[in-house]
Amino acid sequence: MKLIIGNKSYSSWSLRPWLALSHAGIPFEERVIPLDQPTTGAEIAAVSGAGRVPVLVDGSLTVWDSLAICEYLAERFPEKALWPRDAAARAVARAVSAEMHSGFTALRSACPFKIRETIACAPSPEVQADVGRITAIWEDCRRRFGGGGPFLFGVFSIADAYYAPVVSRFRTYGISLGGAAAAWADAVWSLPAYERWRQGAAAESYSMARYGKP
Ligand SMILES: N[C@@H](CCC(=O)N[C@@H](CS)C(=O)NCC(=O)O)C(=O)O
Repeated sequence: MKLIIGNKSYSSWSLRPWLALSHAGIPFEERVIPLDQPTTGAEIAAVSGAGRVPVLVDGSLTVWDSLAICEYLAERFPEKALWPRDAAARAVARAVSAEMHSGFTALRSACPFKIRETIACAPSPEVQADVGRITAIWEDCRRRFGGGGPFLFGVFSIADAYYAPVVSRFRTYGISLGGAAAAWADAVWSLPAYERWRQGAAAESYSMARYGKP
């Protein structure tokens, strides 16, 4: 099984399935396609007509889009319980992951994922609204479903992987958290697999021109 990702410094969508695979201890080969390079488009097009990473290749099967990849992994490795086992918790985990996948455009465009950096920022009202909704989701999941551990649904699930890049964004842009949201963010940031991703990002030498030089 091979996961094709963008560079770890910038590719928040790649982090999600990478973290799910890595935290679950599922063996996989990793291939990094550096983003924003003259050859990036052709390299991604050679593996996926969608023209985006991440892409998962499992034998003759290619799966693209981070959420579809995570769903495939959950089906392929049921013993890893990548979604919560309880049906109600699983439904909410899917809903909050889908909300992340399709929403929070103000936060995503104003505060791009730059895991190696810290940047002063004055969040706009739209970004503040996204931050408010995201922290409400974290607090609600922790309160209703988090009894069995430190993660959104107790034990680690795809929902945690889905919001993991937001933890980095909040740290990069100095958006502070309190209470249950801060405790959950610390638990995710402290995951050994997330630490390995950060080490990989720190070892990268290239930078994306459109984001400026780190
Ligand atoms: N909805 C897609 C979004 C994937 C996406 O936008 N990936 C970015 C990198 S994080 C990409 O491939 N960009 C292509 C490029 O920069 O050339 C998913 O969930 O996988």
